[in-house]
Amino acid sequence: MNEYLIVSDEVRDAIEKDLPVVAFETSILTHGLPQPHNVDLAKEVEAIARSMGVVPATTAVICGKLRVGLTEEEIELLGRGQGIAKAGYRDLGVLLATGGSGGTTVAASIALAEMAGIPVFVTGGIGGVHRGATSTFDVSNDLFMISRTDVATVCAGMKSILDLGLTMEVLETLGIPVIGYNTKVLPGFHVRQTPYKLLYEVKEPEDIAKIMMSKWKAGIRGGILVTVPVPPEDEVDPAFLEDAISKAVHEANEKGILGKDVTPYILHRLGELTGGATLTANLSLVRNNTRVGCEIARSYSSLLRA
Ligand code: PSU
Ligand code: MN
Repeated sequence: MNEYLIVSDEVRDAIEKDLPVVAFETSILTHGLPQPHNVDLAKEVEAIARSMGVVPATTAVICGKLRVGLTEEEIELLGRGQGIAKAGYRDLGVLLATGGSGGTTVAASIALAEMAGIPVFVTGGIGGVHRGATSTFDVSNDLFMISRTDVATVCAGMKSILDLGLTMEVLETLGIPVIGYNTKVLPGFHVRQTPYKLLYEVKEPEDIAKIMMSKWKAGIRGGILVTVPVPPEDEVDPAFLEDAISKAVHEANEKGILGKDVTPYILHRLGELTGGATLTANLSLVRNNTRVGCEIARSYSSLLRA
């Protein structure tokens, strides 16, 4: 550890004993979801983890420290506070030097998870290659960080606002295995299915834990992407969704929104354009991913302690 990394006692104790721990991000809390859903969800996923015997390790940057394992008060502060940054990997050093605070993106969260020694991370949908990236070059740092961090990321696919085909190509380039959890095709975040066939379908959490264990024991570096379809009852109608995404992406372009503001803007507009349907799906899929992530963490912990 180092002077900038603070891992809570509960999380550190669990890691030392090889007990199951799951890491969570906070950019969804600070920039991804509207209040009060954001704070409620962050607390709820921690409660789900605890009910499954898993220690939640929510990550963030608070007052110039990298934090793994937050208190409820800190979650509320991040979710309601002003002047909280969207903290990607590139932002971490600056936030540490200036005493800043930020909600960690997938990229930054898995970096913190790896530093702390947590092998499983849960999010909603990862960032990826944006529509129009052939001219904008807008490719999320999430992909690069997943490729070089020894952490399994559990998600519902990449965010549906992205170009999924291009994202699949970059995942291949970066050597990231994409595993379908009880699905043969890539899930599409707000929708259960996309046309993209996956190379690997895994039905049991134990089998994902075995892949993680084998890969890392062999010295093969980098992450694993586990993709879990949104529960059927909360899926958004695909045609309706596609229409709303086209509108939201078009608006973002018209308004000249760039860089780290693109994803929060489009997600917010999508919620409005679908009358809240994408919000319902987003909350549901994060809860569901949490359950799957906790099962994987329990299996991995059993393998470690065997
Ligand atoms: N998934 C969600 N909501 C979010 C995000 C993902 O359901 O807000 C966040 C994640 O933290 C992800 C980030 O890392 O958006 C990607 O942003 P960008 O496209 O700027 O890399
Ligand atoms: Mn981007």
